Amino acid sequence: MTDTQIRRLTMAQALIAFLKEQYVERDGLEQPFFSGCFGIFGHGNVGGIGQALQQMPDFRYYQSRNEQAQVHLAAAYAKVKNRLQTMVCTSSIGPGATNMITGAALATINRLPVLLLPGDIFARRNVAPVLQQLESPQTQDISVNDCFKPVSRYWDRINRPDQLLTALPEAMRVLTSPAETGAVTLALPQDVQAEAYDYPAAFFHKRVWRIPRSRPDRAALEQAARLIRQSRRPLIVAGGGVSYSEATEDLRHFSDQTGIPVAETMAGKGSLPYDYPLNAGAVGVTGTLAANCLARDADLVIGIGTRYTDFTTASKTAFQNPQVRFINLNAAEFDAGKHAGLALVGDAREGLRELGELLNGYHVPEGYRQEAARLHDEWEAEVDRIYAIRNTPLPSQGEILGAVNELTSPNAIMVNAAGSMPGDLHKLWRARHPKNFHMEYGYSCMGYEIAGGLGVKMAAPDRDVYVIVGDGSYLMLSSELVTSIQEGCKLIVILLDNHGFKSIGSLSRSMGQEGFGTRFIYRKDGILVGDSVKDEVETLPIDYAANARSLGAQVIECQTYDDFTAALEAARSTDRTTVITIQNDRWVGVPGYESWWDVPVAEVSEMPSVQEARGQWEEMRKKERFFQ
Ligand SMILES: Cc1ncc(C[n+]2csc(CCOP(=O)(O)OP(=O)(O)O)c2C)c(N)n1
Ligand SMILES: [Mg+2]
Repeated sequence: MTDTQIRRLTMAQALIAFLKEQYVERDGLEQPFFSGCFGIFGHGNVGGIGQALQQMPDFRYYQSRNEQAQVHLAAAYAKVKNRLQTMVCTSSIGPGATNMITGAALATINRLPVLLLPGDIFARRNVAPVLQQLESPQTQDISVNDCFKPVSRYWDRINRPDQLLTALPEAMRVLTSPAETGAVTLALPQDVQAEAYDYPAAFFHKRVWRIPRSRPDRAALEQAARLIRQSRRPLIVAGGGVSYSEATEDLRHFSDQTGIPVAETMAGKGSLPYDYPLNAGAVGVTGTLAANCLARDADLVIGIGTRYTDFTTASKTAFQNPQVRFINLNAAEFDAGKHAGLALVGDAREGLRELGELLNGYHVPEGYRQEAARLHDEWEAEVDRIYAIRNTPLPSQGEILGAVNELTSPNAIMVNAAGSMPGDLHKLWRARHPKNFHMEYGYSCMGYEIAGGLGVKMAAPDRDVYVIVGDGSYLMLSSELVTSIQEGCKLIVILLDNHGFKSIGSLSRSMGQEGFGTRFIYRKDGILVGDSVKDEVETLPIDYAANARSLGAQVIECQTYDDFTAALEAARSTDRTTVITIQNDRWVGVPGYESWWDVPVAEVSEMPSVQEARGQWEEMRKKERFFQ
């Protein structure tokens, strides 16, 4: 083949032909970067990407029920694959496209690669406005796809077929960059998708993108080692980057060697097994007493692969030692610089190894190591206590989550995203392996659970996948149950029904607002009352079991804790996606442990309870720190 050879393809055909040939390589392991394409067809993609996918069946096409859900699927898939593989998502123009925006934001915030291909309005314009086109009296160069710009790490509109030649390498660069990755959006005008062009054949040759393991600056590493040697109470905060870099073994080795305890963010949970003595567990708003006590007094915080969200920092109140300093090991310079930290810009695994060598002979004071190990053990006793609650008449959430943890395979993956479960699970879930705890908490997006669970199952078909979903999230987006059945990807979905939003109800009560608007009830005297009217309201007659059954799932309905444990057992051997429904108590919650979350309370109010909450909020705000 010579350089002058060409392939005459439509833009859409060229796009799929190119994607098929993109590979990544890390640590000598080479694999195709894209595992296929999810899509819902409409006039904006049927004759373009739809036709191309039909013509190239070796790039597998999957149906989804909702464009937002398909992006969640792709993001979850990429998360399990440590960002070394992902999926493509195609949509029609207009509402199909904008449905993907929430998914794009979720992927970008969680630093997960997804490639989105929304259809777009005609480039040739003469037939405008086309069905579903947003018109602007100010410019013809705008469409709803411009809304993807702030939620994409790379965004482009392919107005001529030859623009693929320069757009696609950029898209790949961003998708495969550990620092830059997130949603990449290529808006595809529907006429251009179907236009043919003489592409150079070389464009479709196999291309391997090496995922770098960049090493932090040597001088910065030496300075970090000096700071660690001087510290008395160092603490590691492990974020999602530890797992993506496959640095969990190295983290354990580093902690063994130095005696430095480890606390885990939402994305970082599972970096170490729960029973590792120096794993203090969850940190921050939803943290354990162990981790939050260590964080409060730490004189040096070593953040690894963390973005330091407000949940991790307890809205900047978690680290109270006046002397505290930060060292941040992160692939992204942006994150490495946070909290005026000493930036170690590089791969977590490489950085840990080099830092470990520089710390040869160093160990934290023995009393500190013992204190951390004791806090760990005390925390485990607290988890035991909560797992053992047998609340009646309705079981408590803590005991239900405990049963899922203890009665399912240690190899399984638990999936969750929003509601009151993330906080409880962050504290209580006993993670046995790095992927055991799959929590989407960058966006905490209601509706991620079932779609994300399916992405997880597709990425890890040999593992049981337990999706824990609240009734609120279930009502928002559960239609991928159908896709799980279509694809033969069995999920075990645990639907916790508490007649509404337990999480926001309790947040609202803590702000003096009595849970207003958070219950699934009929109006009383014209008002959707909150919790001040406890049980004198009529709940909505929603039949979740019938709903799930109607979509093709098997269903097991439970009333009691014993029903539930039996259902977990039975669900292991069902032949398709199984939904277990159980009501749980809205009022019994897992407490917070030395933590706070800044959610502003109204400065003036007619309600004394709000005024009181405002006073408490003002006190807590004084603890928020600014690190320089
Ligand atoms: C898409 C979306 N909308 C709104 C919210 C705000 N929110 C967070 S949790 C929650 C309620 C979740 O209810 P449910 O799934 O029943 O869980 P529960 O709180 O009862 O545990 C809401 C509305 C959100 N996180 N995501
Ligand atoms: Mg609920």
